Amino acid sequence: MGSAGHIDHGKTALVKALTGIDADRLAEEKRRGITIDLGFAHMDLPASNGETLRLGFVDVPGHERFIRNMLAGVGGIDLVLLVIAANEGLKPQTREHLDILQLLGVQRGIAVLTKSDTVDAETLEVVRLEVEEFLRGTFLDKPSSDGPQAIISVSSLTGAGLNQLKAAIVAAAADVPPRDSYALARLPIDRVFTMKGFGTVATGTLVAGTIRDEDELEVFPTGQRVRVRGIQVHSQTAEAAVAGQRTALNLAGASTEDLSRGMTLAPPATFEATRRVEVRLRLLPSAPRPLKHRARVHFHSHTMETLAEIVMHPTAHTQIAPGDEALARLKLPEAALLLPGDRFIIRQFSPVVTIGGGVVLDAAPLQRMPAHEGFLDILASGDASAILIARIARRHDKGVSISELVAETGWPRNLIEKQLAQPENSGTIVQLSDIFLHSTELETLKKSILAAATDFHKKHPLVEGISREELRGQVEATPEIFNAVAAMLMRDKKIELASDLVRLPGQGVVMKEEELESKKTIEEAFASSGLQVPALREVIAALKVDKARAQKIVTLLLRDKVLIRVSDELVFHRSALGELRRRMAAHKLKSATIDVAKFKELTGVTRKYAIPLLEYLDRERVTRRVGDARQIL
Ligand SMILES: Nc1nc2c(ncn2[C@@H]2O[C@H](COP(=O)(O)OP(=O)(O)OP(=O)(O)O)[C@@H](O)[C@H]2O)c(=O)[nH]1
Ligand SMILES: [Mg+2]
Repeated sequence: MGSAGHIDHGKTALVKALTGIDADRLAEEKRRGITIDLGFAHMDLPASNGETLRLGFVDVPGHERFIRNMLAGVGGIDLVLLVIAANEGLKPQTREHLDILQLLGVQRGIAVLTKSDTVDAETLEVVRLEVEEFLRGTFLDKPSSDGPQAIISVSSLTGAGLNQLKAAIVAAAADVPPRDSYALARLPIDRVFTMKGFGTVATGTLVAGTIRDEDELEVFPTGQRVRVRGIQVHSQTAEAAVAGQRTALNLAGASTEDLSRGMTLAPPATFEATRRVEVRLRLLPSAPRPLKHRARVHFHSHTMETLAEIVMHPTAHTQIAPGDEALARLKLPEAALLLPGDRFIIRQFSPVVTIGGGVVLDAAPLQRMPAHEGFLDILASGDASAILIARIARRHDKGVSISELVAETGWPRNLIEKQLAQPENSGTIVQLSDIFLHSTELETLKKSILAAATDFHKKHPLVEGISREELRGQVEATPEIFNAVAAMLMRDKKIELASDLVRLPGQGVVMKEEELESKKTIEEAFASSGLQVPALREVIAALKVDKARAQKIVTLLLRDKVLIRVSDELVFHRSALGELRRRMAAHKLKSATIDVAKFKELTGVTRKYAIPLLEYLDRERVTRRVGDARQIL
């Protein structure tokens, strides 16, 4: 629960009357009699089902100068007590706090008229009517006849009305849906201090997930790793804290200087802090002026505060008028951990007043420009599987891994897998190893691969096929996706894979009669000459086919390793080189080394051939050069 309302209207006194705890903990607060920073308290109430209801309170300051502290406190609350002093009625921060609560999407609460002992019954009734009018249409609007009375008058001094208020709290709390404790944990830090004998303690309202003793956590945005070595929930030692609870963590691996309000604790190596978010933004009707493209505002989310620059979507709006809503992108000067669904408040740069707020739709935008509205509309729809499909589709043929989807959504792996099972069965999306791909992208990719292979065959009729890597480069696919799609095409007999070459079935090398004859001529010329090879130029010149075709035939022979290039000018048949290796092996039985003279004698070649051949053997690790001689390996 949180308190809210104008300064001096009795929030802290009410929290104390309910819980017995004075939430004003700072000396300055006690001296000045006002709340400056957040205060915390808790109480147990018997719930209607016989269980004990444990309520954590965040008591906020009402002073307009401390709204930023108020904002840091109300980000995690499920229920609010909107406090209005009966002797003063509505005041500026009554309105501003209610605006903030509505923008943050707080759904439940109770309006409380405090200081009922200071006014007569008639005045109390007048104020009640005024408040009723004020709350019309808000989440605090009085429910229908059989519901609990929404506006409760109390006196923290005399205790009048407190039991009625407690009953209303129990009823309202029963209505609060549990937060998802299976989601990934996030604890926005609202306080950091040291405790004697413990060390560093960070507190906050756990907005999602579960944190257990001994968990490792990452600090955002600094990236520091810390370990939980003790948990307290509502001031009692606990094994774990679950979503919604006021949580204090004793942390190893960080000092109080490393941590501060506004940072977030989350599971390690899971999320990324961002400086760009796509949002839906609403401007309050009371905002003094329209919000323009590139306007700078103060940005508050959870316990964090920073500046933000508004980037309007070029197709939609040039500005947002008071009372209007629009999609926009926010640019933050520093990275923050934000996720879809996070609510935020914006305040005018100067003078600082609350002017609006909204909800984060995407905290991992891909493009420099804001995303198209269709995509953001899907994100705003709340339909988990539609959101996942849209997030997969926007990655086009690169696809997206499940860990990236976790980081983008904040949803745990198993939930994502569950949501994607149906679209996978129906063929809307496909999973290729760890990557999800939209089926239209898969079809496009298949088509591009086939087109590239067809094109290659057309351009290189004498070549067996295109190399895998070259083909992959042409269609610009990642190795993971390319391999998976190539395997699919192979299964469907759309392509064939020969060693490292991809070809279309029935394609490959189609040679004309005279080309085949030429190929044979070349091969024989080299095969019969052993190491005394002719010059390639001369062999080609003697052929029937033209030079370009002859060159292609040679390339083919080289590719198939029938011919082997030993140096720029020298090409040998593979049988000749095989024979050479055998001779070297035989020579090794007599001597472990061989010099150029001995090599010439052994092979009968001239020096012009001997040197390139020996260098070839070095490269092939048949020999190793040692001074002027060679060691036979
Ligand atoms: N007579 C009377 N006085 C009250 C009551 N509730 C609060 N007060 C007094 O009103 C003054 C302000 O009360 P707080 O509880 O500090 O007010 P607050 O809303 O917490 O103020 P900020 O936190 O500074 O915004 C104190 O002097 C209280 O004693 C009440 O029910 N009856
Ligand atoms: Mg107070």
